[in-house]
Amino acid sequence: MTRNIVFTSLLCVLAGPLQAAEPEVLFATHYAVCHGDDRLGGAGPALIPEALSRLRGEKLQAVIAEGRAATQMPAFGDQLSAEDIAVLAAYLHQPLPEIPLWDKAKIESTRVLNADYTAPDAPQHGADPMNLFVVVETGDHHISILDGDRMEVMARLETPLAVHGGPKFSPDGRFVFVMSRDGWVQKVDLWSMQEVGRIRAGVNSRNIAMSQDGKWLAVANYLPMTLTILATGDLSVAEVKDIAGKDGTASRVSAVYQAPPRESFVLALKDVPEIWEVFYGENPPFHGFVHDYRDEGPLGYDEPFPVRRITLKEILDDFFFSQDYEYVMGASRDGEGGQVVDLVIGHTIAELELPGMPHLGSGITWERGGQTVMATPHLRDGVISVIDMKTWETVKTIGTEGPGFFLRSHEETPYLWADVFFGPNRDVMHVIDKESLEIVKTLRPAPGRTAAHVEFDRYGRYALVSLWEQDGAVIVYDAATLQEVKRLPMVKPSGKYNVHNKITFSAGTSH
Ligand code: DHE
Repeated sequence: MTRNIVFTSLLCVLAGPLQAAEPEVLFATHYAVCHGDDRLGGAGPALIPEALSRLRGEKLQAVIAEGRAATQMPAFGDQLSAEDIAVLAAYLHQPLPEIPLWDKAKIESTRVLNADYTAPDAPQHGADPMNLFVVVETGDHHISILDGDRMEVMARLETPLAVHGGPKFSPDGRFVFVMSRDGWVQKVDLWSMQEVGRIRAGVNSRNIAMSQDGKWLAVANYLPMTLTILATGDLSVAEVKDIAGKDGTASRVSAVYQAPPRESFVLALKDVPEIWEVFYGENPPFHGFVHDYRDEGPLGYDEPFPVRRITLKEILDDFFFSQDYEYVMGASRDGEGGQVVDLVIGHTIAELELPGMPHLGSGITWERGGQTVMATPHLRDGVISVIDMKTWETVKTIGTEGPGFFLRSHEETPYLWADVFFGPNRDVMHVIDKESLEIVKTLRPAPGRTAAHVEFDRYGRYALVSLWEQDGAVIVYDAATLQEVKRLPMVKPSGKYNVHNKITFSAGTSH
């Protein structure tokens, strides 16, 4: 596969200069070989507006002219004029002429199973299978599998391009599934540390969620506007659901979440004020009030994976769930607050006062003074809000050195760790006491370089911090003394995920 990438990128470079500034011709001549005739991706990622939203303005032109460091993407600045580059960039930001058909048959046709994989009967390594970490290295599109006792990398596997969101583990912790923004889902066996296979479940996807019984993996898609449900065993397609509000308005799926005690997936919808709950269990909890919804929607009880719709006052994005999955907190789109929805009764029960664009998806909970509290960073303001999960009131707003992205803790540690992802202080990591809610230490692992995203080992003894740079590292800290123990070189490590913490739904990590 690597040879193919090198070969196709050589073709990209060799494709000759051209005078005509017709965008379709420019694309076909220079880009189609790597990114697909249809712009849906190949050796390179899809080049469609949904995938390029973070390269607005002149950023995309700069990438075309200068290429991307440490990737196969060459620079076209000496082959194309500035005008041609501007025309090409504008073209790539145009929606596709028509939405690609990405139905069950099409998705199945993309499935590739690894011919070299044979399922072993037992782990093929000597490490504790429950204390492994999967580290996503976005810098060169790999995952590293880390022994969480010895803190050593045991294996490194190539992933699809641009993995985003948390990988999801099978309930026994043996298999891990990762997803790329181009909709590829990859399955890896942590016993043999081999890829089992991959399938393209969407054209542009958001995240994935695992069912409680481990049988199903749901994939939230922006393009097309669907939810794909895969059978985890062989990655075959169980269902592709079109998503549309009660009035028929089609909607992107912002994200899909697992709600294990409810045997359902919960969907945040981007374009309509509804929450969807998709059931996979034997006895979906359909009671009187759900019948009303069934009659209104295109989907019903008799469908496989029946759907319940909850109507909202406004569109909610970015969800956080109580540990028992009765309550879901959702952020308003204007970034100035949110609502709490009780999933049992299907209604909003509280408003959240949370200015400064809370990042609820990064929230964590713990017990404090007999109450469960939840903490969330904010993407716009340098604060962390701590919320009482009974009254839904803010207990404290902790000032930080800048807006943060991720929070982490563990049942066995008195601290929570908070990064400062944005602004001049993106190199610091705050350590905050969970009782006093005061910052007890501010670490600066590598001055001037981004420190972000923490995950604990299964015992809460070590906190692993990403040095989020191309020549980055995972830095292992003693969680009690806050001293650095080890630095493992990594290529832009984004998230890292501990098997035990994930499959036991530790309150200190994301689910
Ligand atoms: Fe993420 C998780 C949405 C930008 C890195 N991000 C998630 C999840 C959602 C989400 C819904 C939860 C998925 C899950 O784990 O199941 N992210 C969004 C956005 O809407 C946003 C703001 C814009 C976008 O481009 O989609 C966004 N995210 C980013 C980034 O720019 C980050 C920093 C770099 C990147 O890789 O794209 C980024 N997001 C992450 C990571 C997680 C994540 C590392 C997993 C966190 C975890 O610990 O579970």
